[in-house]
Amino acid sequence: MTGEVNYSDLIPNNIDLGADRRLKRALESWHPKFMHWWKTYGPDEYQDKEVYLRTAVSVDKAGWAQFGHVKMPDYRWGIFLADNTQQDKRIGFGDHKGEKVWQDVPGEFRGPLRRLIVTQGDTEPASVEQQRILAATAPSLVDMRNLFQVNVEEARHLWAMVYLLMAHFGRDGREEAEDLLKRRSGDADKPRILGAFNEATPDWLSFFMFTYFTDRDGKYQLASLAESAFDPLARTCQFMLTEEAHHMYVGETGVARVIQKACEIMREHRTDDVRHYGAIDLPTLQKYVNFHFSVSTDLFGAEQSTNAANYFTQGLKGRYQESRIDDDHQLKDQPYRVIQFDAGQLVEREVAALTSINERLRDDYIADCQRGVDRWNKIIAEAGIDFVLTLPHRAFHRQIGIFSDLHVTPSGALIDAERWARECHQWLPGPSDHEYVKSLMQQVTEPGKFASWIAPPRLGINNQPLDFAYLKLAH
Ligand code: BYC
Ligand code: FE
Ligand code: FE
Repeated sequence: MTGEVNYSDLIPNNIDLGADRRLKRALESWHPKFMHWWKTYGPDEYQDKEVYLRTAVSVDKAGWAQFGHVKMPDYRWGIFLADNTQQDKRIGFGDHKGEKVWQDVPGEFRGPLRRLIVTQGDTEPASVEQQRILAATAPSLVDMRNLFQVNVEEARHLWAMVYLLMAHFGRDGREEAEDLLKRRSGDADKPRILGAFNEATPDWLSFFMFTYFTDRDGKYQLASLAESAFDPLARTCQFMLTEEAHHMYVGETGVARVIQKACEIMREHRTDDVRHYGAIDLPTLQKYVNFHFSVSTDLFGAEQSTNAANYFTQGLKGRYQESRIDDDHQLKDQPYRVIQFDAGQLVEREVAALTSINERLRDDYIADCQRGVDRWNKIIAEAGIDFVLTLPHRAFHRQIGIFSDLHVTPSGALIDAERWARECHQWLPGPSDHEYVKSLMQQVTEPGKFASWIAPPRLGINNQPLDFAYLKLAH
């Protein structure tokens, strides 16, 4: 396989879809349902406009150079697997370590694999639903374009999981594929599976925080699934990771631009009251960091998890960069240090590494989150401003795992429910913060112009100038 994508089919692909008539038929019959979902729950209003989007034409690096104006419903959603470069690829961890990777699903692992794929797949359309109304308040054309780029790629991630379900899980897979279009973010009766994907993304600060913190969970989960012994899943996720980098870039640079604007105003006017000048103050940014970080750390599951241990032992889901870890890759009796709640205190304990797989991935994730926060703090420090953004303690504001029954401050102090209720809006955005941020959200569509609360990016997309027509808004 060369990685070349066949674009002559209804469904672009590099899997020789034409040779598998059953699969092709199943996907083609899902296609109109997907399009209906996309038009009903995807980006509001702008579907008939031409957007400067990037489309994958092959799965190697050069294949990413394809940019052009397309209407979103004409985006070529397709099925791409990373190249099968490794001959004689072997399983890297768990009980089956050293055996050949699987091209088909072993019967005994059908249930857990299906569940992992469905959970992954569910997040993709959920995020599109969460971001549906944001274009109406886009701070610039280039930001609106970035939103739509993220949206079409998340929809393609849905295709990626639907392909796996239909190719490998028969009738059950087809049913799951239908259900992926039926659950709805935030719906009381048919919610999306994971917590963060039922939260609202009401404004652009939330969007940037989401793409920084929540898409980063995507990076870590996909990287773990890219280790899977089930090779089609591994190669699918490997390719998805190349798209994920852009989503996190949108988030990191988005937040950086908000910080930069606040710092410029603080310096120029010698004031902390940047709200007076229509920007977002750093304490409010900190609250948004606290919220999105805590909701996203929940996505790693419980600290001690037999689910995760089983996935690992069975070879279904590995650790981040499994092959670079220096151990037996089976975790027969290895320790791992975790924070636990014991006798009224948060304490570090050594526990079994095997049941701590989720926590280990969360640790990798937190370290990665911190690196971007450090870069944000550099902008603040370079402006000569005395303020440091921090990640809250991992026990802060949790809904999943051992900390979910506790009330913990961002610095890690245990407090009682009463104090939490009284003071939590010092740490999390409250109604007045949301209201203020919302009041700033006014659409700017003149090419090269930006809303008051955000600095322009340093670069345009694909070397285009900032005042390029990233969207053609006229009919
Ligand atoms: N919300 O034993 P545990 C992305 C449930 S993001 C609600 O720890 P496990 C993207 C759990 O299901 C990446 N429920 O579970 C980003 C279990 O339920 P049961 C998404 C939760 O399985 C931005 C119970 O609690 N991909 O791609 O070890 C935009 C006990 O938990 C939550 C994946 O997640 C929660 N947060 O770990 C677009 C990869 N957490 O069995 C896209 C696939 C846990 O008691 N999923 N529960 O009914 C997994 O690997 C695992 O399902 C999890 C959970 C890591 C999520
Ligand atoms: Fe995704
Ligand atoms: Fe993403």
